[in-house]
Amino acid sequence: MTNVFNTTNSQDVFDAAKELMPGGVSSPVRAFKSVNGDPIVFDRVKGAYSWDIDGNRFIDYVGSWGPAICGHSHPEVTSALQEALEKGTSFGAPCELENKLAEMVIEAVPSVEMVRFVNSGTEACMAVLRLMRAFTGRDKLIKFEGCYHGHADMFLVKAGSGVATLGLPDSPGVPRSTTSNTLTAPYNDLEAVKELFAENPDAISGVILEPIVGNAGFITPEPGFLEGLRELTKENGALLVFDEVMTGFRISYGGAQERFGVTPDLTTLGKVIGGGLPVGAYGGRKDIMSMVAPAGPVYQAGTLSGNPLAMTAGIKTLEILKQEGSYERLETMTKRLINGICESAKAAGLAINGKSISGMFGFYLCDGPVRNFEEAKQTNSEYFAKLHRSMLQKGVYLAPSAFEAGFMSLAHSEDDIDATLKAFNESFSELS
Ligand code: KE4
Repeated sequence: MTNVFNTTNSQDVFDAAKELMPGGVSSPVRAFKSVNGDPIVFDRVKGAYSWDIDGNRFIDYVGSWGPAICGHSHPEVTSALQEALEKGTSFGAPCELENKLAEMVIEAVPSVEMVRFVNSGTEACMAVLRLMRAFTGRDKLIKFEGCYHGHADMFLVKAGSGVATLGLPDSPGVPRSTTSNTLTAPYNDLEAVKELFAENPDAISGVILEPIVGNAGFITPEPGFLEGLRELTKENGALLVFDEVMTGFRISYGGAQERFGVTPDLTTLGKVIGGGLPVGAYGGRKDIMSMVAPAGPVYQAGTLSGNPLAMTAGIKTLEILKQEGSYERLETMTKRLINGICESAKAAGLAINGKSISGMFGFYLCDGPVRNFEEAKQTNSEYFAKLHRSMLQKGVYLAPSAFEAGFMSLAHSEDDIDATLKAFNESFSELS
């Protein structure tokens, strides 16, 4: 299909970028590698929309990979930032805004009694693993195939997100000695986890997982899976860690742990709690968090951690989310979208199974159910690549990977959903 929208300037800028930065991007999944064609270069974002530097407007379901849950550059967030800016961008010293955001996180997230702010989800996951190991005195960890916990060495084993998107076996440069302590199991497979504990008695510090796997598309926990992990970790003296970098404050105000009623020992957060500025966090039981320096011996630090701008954006974002009706709106709008996509695909004779929970959704172009990463890989990636480009040409910006979740915001309107479903309808019939 010919390119029906002008991408001249995007092409020029991206061609130049490839000479300056590896792959022309600051993060691999943005490079559109698995969906053919080159990425579009953004000029600005507002509400539910993004504009590229050729003036094309897109209804945006990536939302900067999750942070833009209130809509891009929400006026209340930007005006709070403008005010904070007058007082400086970074202090490198305690500031009351950290107390405020910490209180909000502790009040909202069931497992969090104490929290430490960092600058990304990767940092939060790195730090939480060090803490798990220090608290238990054990080195091994269990992660699940297709889950992504940032790019730290010990997590780059059968990881999701960009690793899965690019079909990388894992990453060179990661010493075997580092990943030999990383055990993996298929998601939703309690028996496999039981076996790992039996084969590694008193050696596993904990189990870390995405309580909904957004980095392999959209895989939900089977009934009893999270509860089973909670029991298994307790029985084996290991810790349970929910990586809620993506699901935190998105699946509900208290995250997936509140929605599913399973409380881990530790939680990682990111994305939404920064409201578009770089914030990550890890938190949990006070007896564990009290081991973190300088209260305890577990070292972790960061120049820009807790900076006043990022704290301001996070505080304002959570204040907006806390307002009556936010999560009902996200749930209703996203349900309408995913149901419409599935109906439209089936009408075109396509195999599809799609789901949503609150403002997060995903679909696989194959028959379901998809309970783990192996089953997710049955999706028709070639078709998805054509669909992605077709939707882009129709003004809808989907995550550029068959192995990423989609994100709704409070700014998306009924008209935006109608326009999106119209574009899906046209694309499915054109491509079939
Ligand atoms: P960051 O270091 O990218 O802030 O967070 C890493 C991370 C950790 N845990 C989960 C559950 C995550 O989803 C992420 C990051 N998610 C990807 C999107 N699938 C970030 C996008 C990117 O890599 O560019």
